[in-house]
Amino acid sequence: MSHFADEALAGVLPTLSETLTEVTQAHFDEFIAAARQLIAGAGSLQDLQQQRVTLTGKKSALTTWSKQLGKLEAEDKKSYGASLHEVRSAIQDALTEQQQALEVAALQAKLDAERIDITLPARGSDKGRLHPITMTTQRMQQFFVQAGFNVATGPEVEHDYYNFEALNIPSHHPARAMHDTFYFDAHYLLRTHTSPVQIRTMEAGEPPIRIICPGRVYRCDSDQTHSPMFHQLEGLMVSKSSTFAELKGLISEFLEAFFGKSLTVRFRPSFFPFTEPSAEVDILADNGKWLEVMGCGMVHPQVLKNCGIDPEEYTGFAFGMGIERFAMLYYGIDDLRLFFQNDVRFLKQFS
Ligand code: 2NM
Repeated sequence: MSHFADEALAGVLPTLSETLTEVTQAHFDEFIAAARQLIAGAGSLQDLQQQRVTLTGKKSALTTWSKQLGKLEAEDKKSYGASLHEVRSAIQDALTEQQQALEVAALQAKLDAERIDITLPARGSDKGRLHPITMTTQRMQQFFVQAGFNVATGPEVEHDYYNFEALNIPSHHPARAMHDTFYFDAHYLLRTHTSPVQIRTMEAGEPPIRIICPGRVYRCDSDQTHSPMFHQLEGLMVSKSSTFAELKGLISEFLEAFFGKSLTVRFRPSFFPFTEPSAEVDILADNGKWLEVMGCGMVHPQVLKNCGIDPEEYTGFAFGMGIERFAMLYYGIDDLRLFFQNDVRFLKQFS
């Protein structure tokens, strides 16, 4: 005869009579001690729930005994009632205590399993960086800004007046042909140089003017050494005393500052519709060959007139260069297309 729902527990708890009046206080104490031991041995919340049912459920000894209380004489009812109350609260306290202990242990186990090892070295972030064309533009600007030039910008979609007409480029000039220039319609086009910014600046302001114009320019041209979009930096100085000698000095100083060494620079006569006289600028490379790096000249009187500047009162000089060409020479890059492929393995190499 067993009072226990779980047969396995029958051996752990003392076997007591089902008849309440046959159970002594010593039996109750023994029962409490055994129940406490049992509860303390519960290894999981699931185990504990099983034991709660066994010790306090419908088929438990406690319930069996409690049902008999009502039939007892007043005296017995009082004393057995007190004893059963003591048993019940002892068991409930033990259950509560063990439940809390198991919950704390479960939380600790979860925290241990999910612990982040903050002593691990960080993976390091892959920071973005400036494009080599941007860095080259900044190096160029740095020289001219310290020499007193302002940086000017303007639209990339231009009117042919600013891109060609005002620059004294005749309508039959090959640069104006469809196969050299991207046209939107009869008059609007993608600027083929940044000179229209200089025209706009002269038109809008009064000398003295000292500006550089960096930016994107576009030409119908695509091969190993030409990209349909590339970058230029042009410069313009207009004053009452600007001379070719001053232009030569400025350009020579710029080239030496940019390349960071003393250079042999040559000004070779050339022709541009917007300057007179005009020159190409060459530098002597280590291998003894001349490298053409830029163009320059004194602003043509007709261009000054087009912009409302009196060529009898003012003179100006201008120069222009391709930024990709300077970046290739500076960093030792041999293929122009690398700048526009956005391959991070290439872009990562410049800082
Ligand atoms: C060059 C070479 C020589 C130039 C001239 C002008 C302006 F608007 F003032 F007439 N802007 N840029 C110029 C002169 C550009 O690039 C090779």
